[in-house]
Amino acid sequence: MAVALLLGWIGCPFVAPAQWPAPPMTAGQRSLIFDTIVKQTPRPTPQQLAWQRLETIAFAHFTINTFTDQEWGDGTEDPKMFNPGAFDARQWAKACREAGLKLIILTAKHHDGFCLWPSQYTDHSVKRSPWRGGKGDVVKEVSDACREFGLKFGVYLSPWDRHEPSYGTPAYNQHYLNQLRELLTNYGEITEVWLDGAKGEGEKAMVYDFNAYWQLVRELQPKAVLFSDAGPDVRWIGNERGFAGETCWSTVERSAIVIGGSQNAYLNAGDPAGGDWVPGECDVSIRPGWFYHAKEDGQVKSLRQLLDVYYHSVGRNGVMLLNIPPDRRGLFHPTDVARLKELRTVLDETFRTNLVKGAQAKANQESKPFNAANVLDGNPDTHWLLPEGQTSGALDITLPRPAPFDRVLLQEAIGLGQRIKSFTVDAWEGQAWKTIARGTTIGHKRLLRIPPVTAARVRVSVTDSYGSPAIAEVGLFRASAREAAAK
Ligand code: FUL
Repeated sequence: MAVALLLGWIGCPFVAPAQWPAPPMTAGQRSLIFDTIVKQTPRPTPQQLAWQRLETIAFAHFTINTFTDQEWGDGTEDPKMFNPGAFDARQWAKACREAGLKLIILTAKHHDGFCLWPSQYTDHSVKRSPWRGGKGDVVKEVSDACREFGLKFGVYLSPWDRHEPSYGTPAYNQHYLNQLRELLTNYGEITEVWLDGAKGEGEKAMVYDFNAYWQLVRELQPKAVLFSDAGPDVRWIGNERGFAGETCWSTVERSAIVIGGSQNAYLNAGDPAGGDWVPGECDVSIRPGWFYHAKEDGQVKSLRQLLDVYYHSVGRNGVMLLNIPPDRRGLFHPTDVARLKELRTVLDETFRTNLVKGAQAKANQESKPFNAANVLDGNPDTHWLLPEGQTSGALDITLPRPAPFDRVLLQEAIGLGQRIKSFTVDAWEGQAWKTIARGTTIGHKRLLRIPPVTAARVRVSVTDSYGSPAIAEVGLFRASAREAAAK
């Protein structure tokens, strides 16, 4: 009972741990909350929650590879080759802004070791290129453009460095920290730091001091989220197609993950028994390669393919990290920009009108302030919560009039952790209920594409859950004609 009350207390509106204390509590209550809920049920930090709500973000793979037509440079490339004649980071930022991509993560250093900023710890950088007379700084121009267009900025700094002579010795860890410090101190707020686990076969052995890297990020950019296979804040989803698992938990057991290891299935599905909150990031390129290759100009992903990525990433409790590789001029290619625009237009059209507007929601079990009506208020911080100990339950939504729809949105109140194991959605057909969708996990957002249905009553049932389920939002939508016709 005490737990039920306490769950209730922290449940509505959701108050992130960092904002505690809220209403006065006794020391005993406080420790009970931490012992029974926070410890046992991993929950997002405010940074992780804010990151998850970005939903769609961009990657920009750009370096000397763009000029050598390679995916992995070997570090022997002549910096003189780097010369993007029409470089314009504002064009990238504008395209991302218009596409609703909220953050750009730039490959400040890829595996070849070439630095896009004038690092004082190496000469293998823009300093020795003809671009801007050797005085240019891509990291600065991209971070400035992000701020100008209201985007967040993040950096990819490859641990694997095929140029740096100290790579393979303990001294390299200091070199990496030095470069990280430059990136984290000279370019304003950094929202995400991307640590890639990739490394070629037969390359020099290197023991990375990941803990030291992470600690430096915490010290210099405490608001940033850290990405790697093993988090600590955001994990790789286990493939480069941008697809989260059909079942996708935001929890994993971090100690079971080896960075650069091959636990792809584990990363893809997450682990309901995992003790760490590390949501999945779904990276994918708009083209076959991560870097720009003119020969791939005809292979930009189609609108249908991008929509599939969206529904399999954002629609499966992930964040979609879409790579758009700038070309040799230093610009996003027009085909890519046009495709991004199409994607945004179609998503806006489909999700503009939530048919639950004006509907009523009722559950057989509700208690103030966790009423079923909270799932219709458009506010992910309020929710319908079942009493403690109850792991299933249903709510009914009655629309003002029958409406045709073919997209269902469900959002769990993940501020309380991720709990729901399975659900069904039914529509009233006049005589009986008919199941129109079913699934396992929900998490931040679950989007279901279903055959068109026309109904005025819809039932959302949680059929199993770890602890009492909490649903923040339910939405019903009709795909735009353009989406339905997308190829
Ligand atoms: C991989 C890298 O090896 C690719 O080049 C690319 O950067 C991708 C996002 O991560 O591990």
